[in-house]
Amino acid sequence: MADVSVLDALDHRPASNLLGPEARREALRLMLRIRRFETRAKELFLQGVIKGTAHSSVGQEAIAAGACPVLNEGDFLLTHHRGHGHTLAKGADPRRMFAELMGKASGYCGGLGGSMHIADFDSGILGANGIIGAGMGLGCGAALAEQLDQSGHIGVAFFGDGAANEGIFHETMNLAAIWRLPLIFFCENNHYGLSTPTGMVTAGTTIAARGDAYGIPNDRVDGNELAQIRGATERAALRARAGEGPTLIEALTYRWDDHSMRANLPAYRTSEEEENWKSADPIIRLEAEMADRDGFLKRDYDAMVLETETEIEAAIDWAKDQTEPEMETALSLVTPPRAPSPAPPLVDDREITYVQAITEAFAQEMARDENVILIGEDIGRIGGIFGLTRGLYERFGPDRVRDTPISEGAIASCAVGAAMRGKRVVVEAQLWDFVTLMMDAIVNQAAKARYMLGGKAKVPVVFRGPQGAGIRLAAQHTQSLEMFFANVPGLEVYAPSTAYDAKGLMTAAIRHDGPVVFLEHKLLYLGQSQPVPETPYAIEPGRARIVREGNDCTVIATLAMVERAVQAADRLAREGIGVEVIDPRTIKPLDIETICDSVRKTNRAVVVHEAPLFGGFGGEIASSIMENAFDWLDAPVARVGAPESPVPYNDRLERAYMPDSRRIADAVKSVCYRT
Ligand SMILES: Cc1ncc(C[n+]2csc(CCOP(=O)(O)OP(=O)(O)O)c2C)c(N)n1
Ligand SMILES: [Mg+2]
Repeated sequence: MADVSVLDALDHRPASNLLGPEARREALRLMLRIRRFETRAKELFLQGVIKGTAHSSVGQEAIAAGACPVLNEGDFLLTHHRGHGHTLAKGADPRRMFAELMGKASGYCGGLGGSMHIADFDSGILGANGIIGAGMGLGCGAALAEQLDQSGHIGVAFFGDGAANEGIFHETMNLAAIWRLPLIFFCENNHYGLSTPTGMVTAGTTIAARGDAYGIPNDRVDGNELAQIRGATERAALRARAGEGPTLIEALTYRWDDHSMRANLPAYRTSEEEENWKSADPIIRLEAEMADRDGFLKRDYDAMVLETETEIEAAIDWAKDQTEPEMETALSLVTPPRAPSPAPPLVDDREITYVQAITEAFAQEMARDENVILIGEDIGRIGGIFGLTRGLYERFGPDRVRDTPISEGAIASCAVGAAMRGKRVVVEAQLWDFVTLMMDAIVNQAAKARYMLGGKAKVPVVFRGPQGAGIRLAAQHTQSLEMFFANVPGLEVYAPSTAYDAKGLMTAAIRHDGPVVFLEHKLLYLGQSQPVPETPYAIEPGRARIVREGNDCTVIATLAMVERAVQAADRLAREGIGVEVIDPRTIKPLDIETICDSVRKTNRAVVVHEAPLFGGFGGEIASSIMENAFDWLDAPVARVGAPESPVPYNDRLERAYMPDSRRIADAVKSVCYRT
């Protein structure tokens, strides 16, 4: 049977008849407000009152005024760097927007985000974005959350013509189509991406037509014509609310100002082109239509302009009076507070593997909280290629244990968007190396959302997967990338080496309100069963474990290196050298106290990790020991890691590449001045 669309039930009135006189008045008022906001923002930028940069949407006001009023209070929108119009149209207060542009504490992001990050979660504004195309990924996630909750809410993700050439556009169009997400992809085609003409860099007939490739209904409208925009958005919203999935709208428009307020670029547009577009001014057009159809008089228009100007001036005055944020408050927003968890239980007789321990944490947390969902490639029906999610699809169903297309960028951004709308999401990177395709979502979005959006965003996402070498998968399936993430404020990095820790830390990661990078290891997947209590428990991050006590040297090791450090310690014990092995368990937060307490006792330290030495975890630990326990050291801190080389495939070379107990023992002997 052919699909019947909700749109088939509509009588196809011309778009311009959908708006009545009152709606036109409201839209005109909104467009004037946006134009005045942008015009004054530019003046304030030139005066140095607004710093950094901001992007004017003058010329494009009809899109915000046409599309946003279609959204209900509970609906959401995501916008981009040129987003002032969208946020104003969704109900943002111009006072708090100006305050944000001026970097003030009462701005929407507490002065920590600026123009490109205006967000107001209470009004469904999930944020403007400084990364081209990012809103589409986050939008998919927010839409997924609404779909799972059966809330009936829908959303719009605005983006530019330039963003239509980002990979995330294609990945998310596919994702939204297959999952029938209640999302409107809204492309504001203003004919340029910064200085580059759209036609020069965009293949195919139109951006709208790209929807056809994904089976997404699409519309191409005059972006300076309010009624066309309203009509297209209403049709898209009807489809989304009826569960028919996404629509792609392309609206043709033009920005009057330069790319950004900061831009001072050589000319790339002709004045003739600029003048042509100015003659299609959406405000003048609407005013003319209202004069014609509604008897709207010049004096009504002038009165409305005056009202808008008064409102915007009052907003600017208010914003100027606000105070600036304090560093202490700002720092408190980087990571969310952690709910205290009871001390974890002692081990008993029950034994399960490292893999089973993680699966058990998933199952227990999913049973405890229906907002916990798992997404990733092949995690559902087959339970993941390493079996970490085995049995969960059968128990919790395909909605919560979600197989995805091979689209790491979209999966990871979708997770962040869903987390912003109330889900707790665990994302599997099938092999940890593939996380490089998730970097925008993790580093630019998840890590920064809470701080950059002024402390409002909760982003409970666990990005997890197996890193490390040892099973001959060659250089693109074996890297140890912990320091990529440890250097990003806003992320926590967990790295359990035992089944007990894996379960407790995964539980803690899922319960955490911020993003966690959860590193597993392929060799640990192959390990024997170990004692793990059946009862649910969380381990507090930032508490190192003393794996083995000793008095002569401290060895700090993570993941698969812990067992090798213990083997080295056993070997050295026979030679009369007592090694204390410490597993930090979480790289960030790091329990430097336990490490330094141990060094104060042993006076020597060796750090072992699988990643290459340069820029590695060892350097961080070594300098922390120097800063905190220099006076106790009897020898320089030594490091054991991989050589400056990709991981080799060849069996013998891979073994030689990875630190082993012999190399660890040699390093300990050298700091003990024993040969
Ligand atoms: C991923 C990414 N690449 C490049 C940039 C720099 N940049 C900011 S805006 C912009 C042009 C975007 O063009 P478009 O999507 O058409 O939006 P418009 O500025 O025309 O509204 C570029 C290249 C960025 N912010 N993010
Ligand atoms: Mg553009």
